[in-house]
Amino acid sequence: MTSASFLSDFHAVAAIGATPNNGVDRQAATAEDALTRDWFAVWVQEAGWELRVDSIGNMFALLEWTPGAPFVIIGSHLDSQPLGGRFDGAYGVIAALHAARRISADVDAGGELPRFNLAVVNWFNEEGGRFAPSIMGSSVYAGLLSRDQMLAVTDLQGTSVSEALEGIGYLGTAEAPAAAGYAEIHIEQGRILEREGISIGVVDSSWYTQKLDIEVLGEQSHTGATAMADRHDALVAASRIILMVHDVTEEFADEALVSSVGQLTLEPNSPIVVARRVHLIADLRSGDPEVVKAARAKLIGDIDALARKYDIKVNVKDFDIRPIRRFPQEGLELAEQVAAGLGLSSRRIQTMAGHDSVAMNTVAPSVMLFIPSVDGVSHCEREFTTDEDMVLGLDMLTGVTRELISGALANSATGSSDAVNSALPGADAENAAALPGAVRA
Ligand code: HGY
Ligand code: MN
Ligand code: MN
Repeated sequence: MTSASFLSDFHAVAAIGATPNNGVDRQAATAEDALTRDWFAVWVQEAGWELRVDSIGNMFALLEWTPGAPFVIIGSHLDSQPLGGRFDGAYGVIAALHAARRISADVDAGGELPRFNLAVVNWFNEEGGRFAPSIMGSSVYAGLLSRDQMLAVTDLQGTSVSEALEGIGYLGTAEAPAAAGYAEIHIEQGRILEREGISIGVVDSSWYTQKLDIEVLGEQSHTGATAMADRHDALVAASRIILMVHDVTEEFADEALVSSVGQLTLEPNSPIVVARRVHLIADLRSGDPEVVKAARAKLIGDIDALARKYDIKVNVKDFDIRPIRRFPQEGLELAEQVAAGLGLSSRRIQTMAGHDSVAMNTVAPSVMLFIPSVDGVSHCEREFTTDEDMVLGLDMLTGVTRELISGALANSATGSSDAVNSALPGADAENAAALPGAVRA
């Protein structure tokens, strides 16, 4: 199977939902997402493989050589961020299709019958831009999130996941294949591989991450007629909180903590009305869980002082808390051997971004691979990776997949997770932080 056909497919999919500056906008269960899903379905049918769509919209292409044997699953996600990059996720799905096709051709040509079957997956809503949390479809598959709760999640317009999937014809009923192993290849979304001139990143662990759901409640009033002393301006308070979320990184070593508020909703959002309510989502991540917890504690203390000073109410809820997850040692060594066999340079690397492999690593021995990102940018239209690096990555994924379906990790444990200390001081994943200046959610 030629790399030219892979590149032709990749660039064809990059045209679906394309944006003016070389990005894509294919948010989960939108019409554009549906078009890439249709593309995937047609490709799989033309390959003669069985297509399954499960009840959270995950799509699986099945190559079943041994009826009843479990599947090694390979793939990633076709959904994107708003005005996102054309490589994030899509590269991993299309590379997986072509890796599977290469392996299928070998088996058809009389090659050794693999011990495990093979499935290619397009996970639903990895990105979490429209429906939070991210990594949704694979986390439901792995039993980390409740299917029913996720189907009820709504976007900012009030549309639920199930309504949106139903609307694009991808709310399936099929049973997802049982996983004997998992492999995913993805752009690094950072600068390390590019800086060091290395072709393949072998991901050994994922960062500790959590989100904060912050609701700031002021009082609506007239921007012209209300005395300043009488205002309870939710947007002023929220603006200060946004800067707190950024500035708290300065309490720690350079780059030890990353944080931003990426989503803000404002009510009533009128130029003549002092804001009554602002809803913010903050994202906190670190390679050291104690750094995130210390940053969170400082933020909650500072927000409480702000709430008192401006006589406003603030609800703070922890959610989407992800512990550090480590990929199995045997999988790291396997990937390094495959890279060496292909003459590719490789290095172990942590992932700061979440991935479907982080969820899958809890239920099946998983291998996560990176290829370089130019300038390390992602989740933006400027995201870029060269054709050459993508093709090398495809060779790498094919080699790792061959080993996995032959049973290379059959006796390997799944990944390990550092305990999530759910006894976060002052709050837990369900309830609002007990902020004296706040109301409980
Ligand atoms: O959550 C993440 O880090 C991923 O990019 N969706
Ligand atoms: Mn991704
Ligand atoms: Mn992403």
